[in-house]
Amino acid sequence: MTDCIFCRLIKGELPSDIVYRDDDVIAFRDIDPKAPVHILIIPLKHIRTVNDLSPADQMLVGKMILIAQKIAEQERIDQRGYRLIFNCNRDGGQAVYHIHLHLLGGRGMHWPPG
Ligand code: DGP
Repeated sequence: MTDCIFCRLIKGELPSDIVYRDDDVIAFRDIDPKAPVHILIIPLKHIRTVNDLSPADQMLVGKMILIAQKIAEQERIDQRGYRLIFNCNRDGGQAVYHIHLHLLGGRGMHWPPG
């Protein structure tokens, strides 16, 4: 989608600090990090929210989690731990309407989240 900032970022129209890319998924550092490590894992396919996922996306979403696992290892936060989050719609705190998995680590996380 032309008006989606993450689609523009995928096309290289916006700069980003990319840490991983393949034919389905891209991962890059969050522009406004909430932890020492804050990386977003997103599908190349434009999907607005978690509500818009279908059974056909099952492999894609599983892949996003496995990529997060690998990046956590590369960033050396796997042993201390990290958090994976999908925000969905207004109450979930979603600001960008192209699904993204947040990988947060490098500090202790609070529970429950705000
Ligand atoms: P969410 O609230 O779950 O929709 O998170 C959106 C995240 O996207 C937020 O943490 C900031 C990040 N973000 C927004 N615009 C850009 C951008 O242009 N580049 C990068 N790297 N991150 C962005």
